Amino acid sequence: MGSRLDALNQWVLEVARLTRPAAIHWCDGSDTENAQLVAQMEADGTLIRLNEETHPNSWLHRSHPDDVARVEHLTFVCTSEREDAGPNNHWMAPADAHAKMDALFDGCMRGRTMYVIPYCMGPIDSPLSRCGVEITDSPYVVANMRVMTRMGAAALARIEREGSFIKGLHSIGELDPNRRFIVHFPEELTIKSFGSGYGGNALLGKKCHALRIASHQARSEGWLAEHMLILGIENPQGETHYIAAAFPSACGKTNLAMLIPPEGYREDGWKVWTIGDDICWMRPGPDGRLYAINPEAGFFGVAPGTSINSNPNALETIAHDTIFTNVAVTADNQPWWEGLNHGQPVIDWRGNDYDFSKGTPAAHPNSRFTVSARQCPSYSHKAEDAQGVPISAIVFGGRRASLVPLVFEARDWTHGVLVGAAMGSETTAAATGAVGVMRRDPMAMKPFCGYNFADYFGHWLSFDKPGAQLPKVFHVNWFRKGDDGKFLWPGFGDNLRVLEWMIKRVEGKAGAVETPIGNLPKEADLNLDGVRLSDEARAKLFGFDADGWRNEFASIGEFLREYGPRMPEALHAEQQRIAGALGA
Ligand code: GTP
Ligand code: SPV
Ligand code: MN
Repeated sequence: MGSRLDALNQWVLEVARLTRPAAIHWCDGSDTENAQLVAQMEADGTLIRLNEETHPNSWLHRSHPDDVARVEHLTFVCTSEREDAGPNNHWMAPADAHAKMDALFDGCMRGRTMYVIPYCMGPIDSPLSRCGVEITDSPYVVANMRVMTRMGAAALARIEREGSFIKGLHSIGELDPNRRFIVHFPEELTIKSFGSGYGGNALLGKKCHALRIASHQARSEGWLAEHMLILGIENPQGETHYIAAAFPSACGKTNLAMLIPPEGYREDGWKVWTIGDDICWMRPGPDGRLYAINPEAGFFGVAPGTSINSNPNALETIAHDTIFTNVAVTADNQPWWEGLNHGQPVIDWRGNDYDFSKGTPAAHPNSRFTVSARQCPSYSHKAEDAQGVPISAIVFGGRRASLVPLVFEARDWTHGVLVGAAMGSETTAAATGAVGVMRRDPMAMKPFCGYNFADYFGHWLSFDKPGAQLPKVFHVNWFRKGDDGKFLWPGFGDNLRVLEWMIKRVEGKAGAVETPIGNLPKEADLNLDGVRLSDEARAKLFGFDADGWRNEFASIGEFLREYGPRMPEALHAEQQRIAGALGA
């Protein structure tokens, strides 16, 4: 009789035959194992101990300076049919991709230890959770996966019980950008990643598994894997509504998920609970509502901009037991980044003396912290709930300096899917390439959808069926700028004012004005007590520019047509309905 781990054992041996490691280590996730790995990384300089008094048990990792962000141009989805990956993905034929990757992996772990990391995405006992195994030659990856996932013995036991798992093979290789590829085989539930040690390229449970492979699986199994935060909002009556929000990378998910209510709200008894800050898996429950879990166990969050003013919960979360990657350090060895608002950097993210006169940032703009979600003061006990939390509202949003108002509501599900599909945002430092360039980033999934966007939008539309109790859909823009180039909306804690309006809309208790693009609040529909807004801000945040939107809808129409006949007719019809209402 074979064991249910035979397939895993056999794969581990196959990989070892190909990569030729000096040793194989099966990770159990224990504290002892972690302490040994950390000691080894401290000894070889992979981790640098930070100030033990101010930041107990915290570490700095400096990645290779050419390896600091996701690499979308080197990321591939390898379905047997090119069209199944869609124009939104780079594609290679699976056999070619395997040959290319296996040539890179050939002998790549000589002299290194190969780590086998069994992990579970989601609460270990949840029916919504899925397991995977990452094989890597990077102890930094092991230490990060331990924080970001439920890693080790319990995950291995679940894999043995279920007999299935996602295979992820990773090697840092030589960290050569010319020999770097992040490759997915959704039909084989397999990932191969070579040549990067950084975040989303290397922690395979995160973007590779929980978004690209999971979105593909979710389509055939009737659920959704999304680039969304999940938060709970408790009103003064003690009722909690859960909201899921999709913003592109470095556009505010971590900050919104950890929001601290403005003073007046706190006095009235409002509370915000964090479930997740980056990924959301959801599926319809028996009552027809969508139930969501956070598949992750930690945060891999953007450091720059995190301060006692913008995100005190994050700052408290990362006060100890945290791995910082590519931040600067102060004279007394504390981590530092732009926007921290105290201390002075003396050494930059590359490890050089920091030279103020150059005007370059001391921390890398995509520097990050890795920390357990359990350290977050607002972490919700519901985040461990095997059934997930019911979602009342879905929010889409991006960085839009012009045109897009602070908030609007989609009139129904089909309109909501178009609002998500039409999302645009300015690019950020989370991926290599130019920053600040407007692009379409549907549902914040442009870099992460494991299949053709046309089919993905069709999948979203399919949730609207008899018996469904779907969330209301909204769009927000915290990043509208004035003529002086400054943000018009205070953002951060004050974003609760917008979320409160959404909840009241869900409950049928708040007003709105119908426009062709959706329902907009009047200023008076929002609680703006204590917020000072200029006349320009009021006009732009709550106004609706018909000419601008006519152009935007022409561009949305072009975008939909790029997908050819696979694009659902319902989305074309919706785009045309609104374009018509705009008088196009
Ligand atoms: P990923 O982890 O890359 O998926 O990003 P994220 O969506 O979690 O982004 P995050 O919350 O880390 O925010 C990125 C940057 O946006 C930080 O520098 C924040 O300070 C800034 N930011 C977040 N929320 C707001 C806001 O409401 N207003 C403004 N002006 N900036 C914000
Ligand atoms: C993102 O880029 O959206 C992230 C960071 O959340 S990474 O895990 O590197 O993809
Ligand atoms: Mn992300």
